[in-house]
Amino acid sequence: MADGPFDLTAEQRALAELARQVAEERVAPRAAAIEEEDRFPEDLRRLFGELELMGLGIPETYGGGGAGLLAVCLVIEELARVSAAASLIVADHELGLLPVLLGASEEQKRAWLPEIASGRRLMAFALTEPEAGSDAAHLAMRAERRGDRYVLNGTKRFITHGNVADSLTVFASTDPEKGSKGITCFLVDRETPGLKVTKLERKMGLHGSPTAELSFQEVEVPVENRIGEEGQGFRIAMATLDHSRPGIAAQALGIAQGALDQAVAYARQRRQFGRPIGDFQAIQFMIADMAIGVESARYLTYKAATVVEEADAGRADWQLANRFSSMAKTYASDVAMRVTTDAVQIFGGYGYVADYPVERMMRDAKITQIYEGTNQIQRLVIARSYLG
Ligand code: COS
Repeated sequence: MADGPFDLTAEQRALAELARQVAEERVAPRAAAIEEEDRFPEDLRRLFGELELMGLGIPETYGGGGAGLLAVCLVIEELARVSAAASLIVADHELGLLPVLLGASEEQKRAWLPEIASGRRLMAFALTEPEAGSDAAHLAMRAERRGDRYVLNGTKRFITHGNVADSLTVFASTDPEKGSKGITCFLVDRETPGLKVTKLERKMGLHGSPTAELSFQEVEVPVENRIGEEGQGFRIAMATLDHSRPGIAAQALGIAQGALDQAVAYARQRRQFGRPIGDFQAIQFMIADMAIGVESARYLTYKAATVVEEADAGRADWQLANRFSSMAKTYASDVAMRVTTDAVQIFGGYGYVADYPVERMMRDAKITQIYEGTNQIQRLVIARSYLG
């Protein structure tokens, strides 16, 4: 949350304060254990549900908080300041539910969103495949219509919370010849027969946030679970990412802020050559550059979330939302990588060992440059938005 004046409403500020309190009192004491045990913290998922943090971006008519994307970002930022894995419970749920919010019919929204908003139905997003990462339109998963159902066959990879979510928004090709225009989106319950977790990844960071490979073999999905029309899936996926990338920017921002806080505290307390290392200009300049990065990332992230909200309200066009969303995600994640690396440097040898959180933050920061679209893809999206 911005320390100085930033145009936050009273509601947004109250939510950020609540999230900060939860982060400090309930999440921070658990952060090292979540890392160590590398197990999904079910209790935090329940807690976030009880505190109504899981449906903040969903309109009140569907049981959500109706607080908007900036509020969601503020909450993710505060949680990420102490635990990136905990913040991903909110961020990935948001990613998984956005296709419903953006592409489902009124009837489907009324049927599904209240349970999703309460956090009782945890969502995940299944787009990526072994051979379709940056080239997201190149899906090998097939969905074939047979009467009143679709039958899904294929493999999804790197699916955050793919083994713990209750439902997933899944993208599959209903017409391979049409490329991106042959992709369709479905809501699939994880317990559906034929859907199996075939692998859990061993990751560099984000321990406690499981990443699954999922195999779909003859998975039957009722027609009523198709989101949008056949062929609209790619557009729904892209619009989802426009809405979710500010959340990843907020996560990166939170990680960077957390590392800066740690570095400042350490520079004040660690003594060498008879004085605190913060007395030395070598450290002061690093802290100054870290702080400049964090504050710039904050402004761009809040702006991106605001532009997306404006586009949703019809007051800005979606190309602008697309541009700022990618800009914020790229900038904030690059800042997070740099700031966490510098924090480790300031801690010296202590930064490289697991007794202090900065090495975890550095490992966690790395993924924010990769997931929800690599920063290379974001730069492509940004350049296209100017050059066509
Ligand atoms: N919103 C709505 N529609 C969009 C859109 C957006 N943000 N971006 C693209 N589209 C539409 C395009 O308008 C186009 O439709 P028309 O042909 O009718 O104009 C269609 O989608 C295909 O778009 P495009 O030609 O740009 O597709 P590309 O195959 O070139 O891919 C990129 C575009 C690379 C930007 C896309 O594949 C991407 O974002 N890749 C990264 C995927 C990703 O983030 N993966 C992480 C998964 S979640 S961890």
